[in-house]
Amino acid sequence: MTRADNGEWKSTACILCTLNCGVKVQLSNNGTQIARIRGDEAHPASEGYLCNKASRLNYYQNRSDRLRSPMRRTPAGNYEAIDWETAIGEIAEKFTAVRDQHGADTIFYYGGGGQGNHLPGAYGRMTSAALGVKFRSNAIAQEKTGEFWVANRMFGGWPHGDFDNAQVVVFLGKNPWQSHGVHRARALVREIAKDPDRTLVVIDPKRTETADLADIHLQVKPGRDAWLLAGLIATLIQEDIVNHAWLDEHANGFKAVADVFAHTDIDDCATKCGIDAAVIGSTAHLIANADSVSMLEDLGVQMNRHSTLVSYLQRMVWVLAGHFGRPGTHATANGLTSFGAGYEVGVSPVAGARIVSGLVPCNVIPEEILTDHPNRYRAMIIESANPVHSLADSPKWREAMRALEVSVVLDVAMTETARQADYVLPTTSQYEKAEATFFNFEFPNNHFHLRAPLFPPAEGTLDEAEIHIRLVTAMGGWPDEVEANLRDALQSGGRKAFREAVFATLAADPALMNVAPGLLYRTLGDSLPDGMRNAAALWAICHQHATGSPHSVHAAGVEGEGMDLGDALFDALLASPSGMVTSVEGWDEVWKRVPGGRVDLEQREFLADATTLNDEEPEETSEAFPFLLAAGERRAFTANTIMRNPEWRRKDPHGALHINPEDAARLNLGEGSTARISSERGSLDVVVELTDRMYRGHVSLPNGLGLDYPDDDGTVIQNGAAPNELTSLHLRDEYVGTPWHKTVPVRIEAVD
Ligand SMILES: Nc1nc2c(c(=O)[nH]1)N[C@H]1C(S)=C(S)[C@@H](COP(=O)(O)OP(=O)(O)OC[C@H]3O[C@@H](n4cnc5c(=O)[nH]c(N)nc54)[C@H](O)[C@@H]3O)O[C@H]1N2
Ligand SMILES: Nc1nc2c(c(=O)[nH]1)N[C@H]1C(S)=C(S)[C@@H](COP(=O)(O)OP(=O)(O)OC[C@H]3O[C@@H](n4cnc5c(=O)[nH]c(N)nc54)[C@H](O)[C@@H]3O)O[C@H]1N2
Ligand code: SF4
Ligand SMILES: [Mo]
Repeated sequence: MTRADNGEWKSTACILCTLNCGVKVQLSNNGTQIARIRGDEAHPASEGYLCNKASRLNYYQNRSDRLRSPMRRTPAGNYEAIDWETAIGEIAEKFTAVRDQHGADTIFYYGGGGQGNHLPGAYGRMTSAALGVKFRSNAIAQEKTGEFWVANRMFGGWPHGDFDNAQVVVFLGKNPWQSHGVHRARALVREIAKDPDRTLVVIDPKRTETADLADIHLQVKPGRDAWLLAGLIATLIQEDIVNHAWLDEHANGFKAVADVFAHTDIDDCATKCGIDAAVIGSTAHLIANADSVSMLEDLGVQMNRHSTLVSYLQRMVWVLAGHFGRPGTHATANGLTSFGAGYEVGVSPVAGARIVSGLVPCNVIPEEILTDHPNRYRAMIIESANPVHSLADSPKWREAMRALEVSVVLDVAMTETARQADYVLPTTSQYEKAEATFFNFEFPNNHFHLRAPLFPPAEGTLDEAEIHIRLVTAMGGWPDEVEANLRDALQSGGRKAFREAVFATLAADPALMNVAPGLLYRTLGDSLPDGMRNAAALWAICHQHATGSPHSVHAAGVEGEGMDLGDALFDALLASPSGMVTSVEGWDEVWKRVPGGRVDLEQREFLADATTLNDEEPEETSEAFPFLLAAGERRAFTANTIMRNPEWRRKDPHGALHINPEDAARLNLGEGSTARISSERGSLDVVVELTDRMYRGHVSLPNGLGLDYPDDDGTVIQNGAAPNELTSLHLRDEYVGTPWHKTVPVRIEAVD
């Protein structure tokens, strides 16, 4: 593609959190810089909204740490630039050698996409499939697998709240003011706070910016949400304020649930969670009496003790009051990229850890490398992720990466993870290729946003699709005539002939399914508008969606019958630079996605856990480690590790440790002083910020900091502390292995 002119406004999206708000950008300096950014009013979900972070996107695109050549690690641990042909050849050879010698189960695939970089994920699967890789994971398996697993068992999918319309909105371990997670979060939170008929409930030990606006802030003791939720459920049962008529019609297993919570000691729950029994009681009544309730849980409970149990109890609180499948309540969405299916699919090869949604628990991965077990992972492909920094126990991760026989990282920068890999491959950025949203949970209207690139590829880089095609080709690839046939069909007979040829080809040789994205990229991709080749894989997804839900696609205004509908949807996406609504449904549709049309309340292992909660004496701290650290909190200027240049951050330059002033006084820590924070895994020196927002005994550090970045002279600067230098692999959920990052036991000392 050619560079855009100065002054022209182009549509794209912000890539700094899952929402991918629609933005309009104006380029400068001969189309090389993002000069101005504003919200895109035509975007169907963000409607012009932007938060404080989006205006800083040029720091992602224009950076001094951009990788411009494939790199190979030398025996001394340095990196040397090599050409693409050498890199692809050596990587293909070494990975096939590991497969041939030890089996494909010893090769691990990690990543594939994060808050952005979603379309390339479709191509990443090709190399894995060519090698026969079975085990994989990504960041979802350190936060949401427990929730998916529970939700899938209860609802046959992952219900999301209708926050725009709910009378009562509950945020559980979630701070949307900073982290969003719902569209137009700050505007929405303000709207609810202002509306006398609506109630905002925040459950968080910290008095967050969201809690400031809440009608009810339940300042739960860190790590004790299970007791609070059990107390709420017990109130609903013991005071018999559940919605019996709704439960009779829509749910199975109520009796088993009632039998357990009839015996729960609510006063004991109140003591353990630190919330008065009367407040637990009035909150339960609020939920029971409300016309509609929507609740959102996030990392405050998902990266915490009893997290999977909490995901179950959370749902029970609103489902017992019948807040599902109606406007203002919860529904499973029907998006183009359906998401959140929490099926359990076997166990991991060494630790025997439960695999949910196809993802090995992140905390287990280093344990399954650093062992002499014959089935240990020996090779790893890592793409668009920074696990050495983002997963628990960075020291162990570095050791694990170096213990592998071969590893490759695909990234735009020389990250903490890249610096442990044998090969590093430089990719185009998310503004140099076609890209798309992925996390679309909205209901009844669900949208999708396919974006065109803003810039041509940086010199020396390749799209992930191209890299995987080259790797797969080096491993054998596909017959030339298959590609030629498809290309001919498209050229001579258009899309109709093309799709018939695709189906005939895949029917004749189902193994080609493994490389289908690459085939589409090389054929259909060539026929797409400038820079949009990467969107080819989306064509198949459009057909899947149109075939599965033609009525929803028609209701979204896309016309066409049979197989024409998928192509019409694909073309409509290509012609909608600000995104479009891709499915519209009625609330009755929700029930068709619930197996048997009835919610399954009775989940035995969680009911067993709930039975013993009153007997449990939780003790998270010890004499050696008397504080609990929330290791990785979302703040105004954090964005995982997407932004590496510290200058992008306008506030909180040091990524300070937040601590309650009373705790600080006892430790002789003043504002701006330095503290040493130590866990069983390591120590970090951090700058202190006193704030009475913090619960006493609970301290917090931001996420995504402690990254190295070379300044203009090449001097490496580091900004803030990397929280996973302090976290451990074994502090994890008993069901799905998600980490307890929000309550890491630590010791804090003043440093002179
Ligand atoms: N600014 C910004 N936004 C982001 C991101 C980012 O890096 N920066 N990352 C994105 C990603 S990947 C994600 S997953 C989301 C996460 O979004 P959130 O889950 O909202 O983010 P956190 O700040 O990690 O945690 C939320 C809250 O949990 C609270 N908490 C801590 N301990 C407990 C506890 O024991 N109980 C309860 N109830 N609450 C507790 C914290 O005080 C905090 O306010 O944010 C997304 N949005
Ligand atoms: N202690 C602690 N740890 C945490 C958290 C916490 O709260 N506490 N939060 C966790 C959560 S919820 C999440 S989601 C994870 C996120 O952790 P990861 O999944 O590791 O993701 P990111 O930090 O977003 O890293 C994304 C990587 O993609 C690269 N990248 C950017 N654009 C492109 C591109 O176009 N192509 C390619 N190939 N690469 C690209 C970036 O340079 C970066 O290295 O962090 C987790 N880590
Ligand atoms: S909420 Fe903020 S960070 Fe998230 S996509 Fe929108 S503008 Fe970007
Ligand atoms: Mo996340």
